[in-house]
Amino acid sequence: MGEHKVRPYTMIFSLTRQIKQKAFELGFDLVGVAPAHLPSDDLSFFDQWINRGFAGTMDYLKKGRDKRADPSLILEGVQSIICCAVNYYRGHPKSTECREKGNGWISCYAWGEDYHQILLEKLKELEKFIRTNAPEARMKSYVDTGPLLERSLAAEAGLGWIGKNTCLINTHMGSYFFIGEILTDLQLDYDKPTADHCGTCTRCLEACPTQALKPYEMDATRCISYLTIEFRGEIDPKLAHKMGNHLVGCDICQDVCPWNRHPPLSLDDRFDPRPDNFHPNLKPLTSLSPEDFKNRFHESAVRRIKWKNFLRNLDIVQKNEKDQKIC
Ligand code: B12
Ligand code: SF4
Ligand code: SF4
Repeated sequence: MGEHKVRPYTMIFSLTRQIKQKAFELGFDLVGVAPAHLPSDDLSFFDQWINRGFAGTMDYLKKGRDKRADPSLILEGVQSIICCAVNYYRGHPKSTECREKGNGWISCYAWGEDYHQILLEKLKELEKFIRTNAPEARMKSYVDTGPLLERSLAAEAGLGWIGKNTCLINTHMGSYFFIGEILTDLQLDYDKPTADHCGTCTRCLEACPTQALKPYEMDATRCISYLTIEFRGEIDPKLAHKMGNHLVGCDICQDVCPWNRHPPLSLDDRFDPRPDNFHPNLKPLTSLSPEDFKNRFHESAVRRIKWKNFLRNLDIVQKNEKDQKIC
């Protein structure tokens, strides 16, 4: 294990400030720093969540449990986690406003270019900047797919609070944002978590078509996002009926959230819907070959769901339309 130089606090403070400034220059909308350990309540919540079967078939969550519990198993000597977020809201109508007959819904997070690439590029640039200021620093960046509880860490870094819909919400930016982080063995100045601003509101809980939510807790096996993206196989018809026009993902519990009423616009037009991704017409999709699927969703987060499941979802949406099951 590398030796840690103890830096004077003024140096820690100034380096943290420079990193944050650079992160904003690179186009991150929120930046904060968390200490490299998980709040113990969050860890026991995670264990209970898994034990109650709420993760369904997402075995990768169970497999990575120990690393999620202890980030030093990912990067030895890790001290700080720089949490960054990018707004993807581009001002287009929300799912709750788009119910045109003959059309389906692809969640807005997947409209444009794959966010994993967009955020990772920025994180790598930030790593470069840090290295010029602290050549000895060890770092590791993740966006979404790493064995980290990203929302817990980002909440610790003061980026927002975990809402009753389980999303991370920021008073200024709402919740339409992605999170990425850099783990580092550098000592940095930590931010503080913010207060919960859900209050007595229960809109998301009431709006969820499959009753997947209890306050601050999701049974992912009921969530349309899980069913359409993660779950392989035949979807329980009772839940399929409630999927309405959802082909990929679901935005409902965010669309109804008062903190998303007037979010600021993202400056990154790569999140704009590609032609045909916004509230797409169902008919042309029925003849989509595996090759067409690959081409159409090239470098898009939609590709994760695979052609077979996309067609499964399409079939459900068409049946729902015929049976007038609109959510
Ligand atoms: C698995 C997963 C899913 C699953 C399960 C979601 C869930 N709520 O757990 C499914 C497929 C359903 C899903 C859906 C979506 N996802 Co997702 N998903 C993930 C992933 C890979 C892991 C999340 C996880 O570990 N879940 C397990 C639960 C237990 O953990 P958690 O929700 O993170 O909650 C932790 C804390 O919030 C806290 N906590 C939460 N509630 C409580 C309650 C108590 C009492 C306590 C003490 C603590 C606590 O502790 C928890 C850990 O134990 C993360 C990336 C990552 N590596 O973290 C992205 C991530 C959470 N997803 C993201 C996004 C964008 C989405 C969707 C919007 C996509 C879409 N439109 O369809 C939806 C949103 C649905 C929703 N309401 O959450 C973003 C969230 C951004 C944000 N602003 O919150 C992430 C962070 C990816 C990213 N890098 O940007 N997702
Ligand atoms: S994403 Fe949709 S299905 Fe999942 S909890 Fe939110 S409203 Fe319910
Ligand atoms: S809809 Fe209301 S309860 Fe749900 S997350 Fe937003 S503020 Fe919280």
